[in-house]
Amino acid sequence: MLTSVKPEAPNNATPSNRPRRIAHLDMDAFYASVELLRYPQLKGLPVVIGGGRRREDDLTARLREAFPDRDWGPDTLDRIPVDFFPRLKDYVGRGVATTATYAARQFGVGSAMGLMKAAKLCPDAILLPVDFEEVKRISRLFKHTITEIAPVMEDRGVDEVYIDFTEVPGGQREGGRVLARLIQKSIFQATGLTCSIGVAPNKLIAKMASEFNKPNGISIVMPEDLQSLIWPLPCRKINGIGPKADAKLQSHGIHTIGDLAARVPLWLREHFGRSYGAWLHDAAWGRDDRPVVTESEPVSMSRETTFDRDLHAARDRAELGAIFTRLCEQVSADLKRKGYAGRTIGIKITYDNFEKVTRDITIDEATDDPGVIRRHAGQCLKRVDLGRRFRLLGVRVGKLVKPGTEPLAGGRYSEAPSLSPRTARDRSPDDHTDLLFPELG
Ligand code: TTP
Ligand code: MG
Ligand code: MG
Repeated sequence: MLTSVKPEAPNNATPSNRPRRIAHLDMDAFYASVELLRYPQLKGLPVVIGGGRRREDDLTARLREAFPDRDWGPDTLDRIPVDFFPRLKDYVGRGVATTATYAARQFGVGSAMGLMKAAKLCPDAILLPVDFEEVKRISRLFKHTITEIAPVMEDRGVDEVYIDFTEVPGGQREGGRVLARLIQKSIFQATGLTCSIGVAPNKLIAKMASEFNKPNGISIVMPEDLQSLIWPLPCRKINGIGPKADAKLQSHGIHTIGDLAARVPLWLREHFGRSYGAWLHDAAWGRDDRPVVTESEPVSMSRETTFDRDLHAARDRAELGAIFTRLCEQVSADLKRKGYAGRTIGIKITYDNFEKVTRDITIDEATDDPGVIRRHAGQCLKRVDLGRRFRLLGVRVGKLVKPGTEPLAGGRYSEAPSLSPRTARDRSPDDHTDLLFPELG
């Protein structure tokens, strides 16, 4: 079943019979480009973003001191002399670069690099803090621009999205290049920023392709390009092969995606496990039928309560029991309101010394029933030390399904868990329930 040598998955075509064309769009040097909108005089110069958040009027206060006769305000930022901006060489601290302009990258400076180290590579680079509010505003703006043109868009973070071109007018022309050009142009008009787009038969390849021609590039990959464009790349370029898996692949002499494609699936499964091994084989052969998901699906739903005073399982039994039942009922109501049921039921406890423990259990049939949730959550509670007082109790239901559909998450194609969306809920003011219940386990 996995030994087929055709580069495309059999169900690559959509009901309309048009071949799938999936785009991955990623903004160029995003945080830095946002700053260049404010300070266009820095265009083309090496600029590094890092060293904390922007504090309003930092620069203007210094400017007023240096040039008291001039009127410095938000409208005159583009007139700040380049010499006036802070330089990397003057930075002292342990901060890291979140990103750098392409001019700075020529010196070897890049994301996640310590600023002191970056200063050695490019001492004259200008150092600016990130302006999260502006970054988020531009992020919303470019995504809105896309959905006006191509409505099937999946949000993958602050500066990137997948877009399904398949059924969009023009989405098939020149493999998607025509539509990609239109989107690039529209984003530039709306924001003044450039982006890079890869269009391919699926998300896996589109994600790689968007990097091929950065910045301001478009790359088109057709099914028949697998061998020439994808196989020469290092395995790490596959989204889902991390440093650990890559090191193991290298130790077996597998360096490129082509090397990976050449291994028989049985060997991969033996060395990397049934599920991941099969996925590696599919990925190397460019097979991926994950849909572009327009609305992010929750991975789990949970409720938790911090008590007014620390409680003890035996001494505060009645009070705790009531709280516990209420949490289960709330999670159940959340699930029902959104139309989900889940197979993993878990609890979380924070002891009075802030030590946290979690326990969960996976059941055969997905449930949204408060009684069933309480029964299994109760069993989880029996597996923790209840002889100590605790300050917080939480109940969570995971492995969610929408009854009548396929599982939503946790499949072998699911991406980094840090990207999983949290559930949003209404909260009444007297409710101590916390929205953020970190993943159990
Ligand atoms: P990226 O898209 O990875 O990088 P980029 O947009 O800066 O550059 P490129 O042209 O190569 O796409 O990340 C988007 C933003 O996310 C980036 O501008 C800053 C932020 N970021 C961090 O804060 N820390 C990191 O380690 C990375 C990689 C990015
Ligand atoms: Mg980017
Ligand atoms: Mg990105």
